[in-house]
Amino acid sequence: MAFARSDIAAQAEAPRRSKHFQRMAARLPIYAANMRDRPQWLAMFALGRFLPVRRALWRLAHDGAPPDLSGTMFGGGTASGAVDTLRAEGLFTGLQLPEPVCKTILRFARATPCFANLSRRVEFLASAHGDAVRRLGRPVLTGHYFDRVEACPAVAMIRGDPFLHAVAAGYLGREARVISTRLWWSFPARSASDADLNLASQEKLHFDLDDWRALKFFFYLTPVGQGGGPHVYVRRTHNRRVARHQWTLVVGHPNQDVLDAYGPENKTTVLGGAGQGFAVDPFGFHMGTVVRTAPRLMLEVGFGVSSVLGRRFHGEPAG
Ligand SMILES: O=C(O)CCC(=O)C(=O)O
Repeated sequence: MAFARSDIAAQAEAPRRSKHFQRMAARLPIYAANMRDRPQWLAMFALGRFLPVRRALWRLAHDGAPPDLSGTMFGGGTASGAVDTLRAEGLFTGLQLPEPVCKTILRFARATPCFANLSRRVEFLASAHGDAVRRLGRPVLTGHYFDRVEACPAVAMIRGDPFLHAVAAGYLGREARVISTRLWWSFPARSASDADLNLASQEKLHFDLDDWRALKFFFYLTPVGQGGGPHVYVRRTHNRRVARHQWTLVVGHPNQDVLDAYGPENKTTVLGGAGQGFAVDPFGFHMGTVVRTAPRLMLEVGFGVSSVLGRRFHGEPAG
């Protein structure tokens, strides 16, 4: 029997849709917890994907006071330069942690057990990754510290740094506040399934819906070359959206579809040495990539403009 192209496309789409619904169903407890913490969260989650709504709310942002950068650990560029680049590109790559700060966090992470694949069921030291894979019986792509990150004073210093706050206030308005902190390893994994990759936010371009306006600072704490699981960002997608990427319940879309829509030339792979940092507007399409060489340790400090949710630690199970 001959199928019209649209029938074939519809048949290919059906399993993808059902997977999307399964994934969303699995996240229902997290959505419920977010709504309990902040009832307005649902409005943001439903409407925050539409550009006209975002732009209208962005206009309500209030300018911050001129920044006082005394005591910052980030020398060099100006906060306003970083803000201008973020506005134009959605990505700013000019941050560098002082070596002792980077080394302190690395030492902390090596000595502190992390949790496998965003579950508190299996905890392990990064050096015992192979053992965690055996215990869990499936690939372990990530090891998160959740609230344990609070025991590392160097992380608190970065999170409180006046330069990061000045960039956040310049970009998001004076309502900017820290809404999340995340420290995690990405490990090499040879046989990861689609579900494993999705859970680890790897190899699938997506946007985040954490708040009406948000900004994330990422820091590599280990060197990240081509095989080291570099972060990928599609520049200028923080303020562009074709209709099919707005009228959708899901945040992840096939990579080719995203690159066709916004141009492959905007795909940027962020490589860097230990301590290199960058800032992204996470409404732009981005993803982590699979690590093929040595484990990657990454710190993320997220800023938003709404009250902080109870789940301040990325991917933390609800309840
Ligand atoms: O691992 C990365 O580089 C990106 C993480 C990510 O995609 C996310 O936090 O949404």
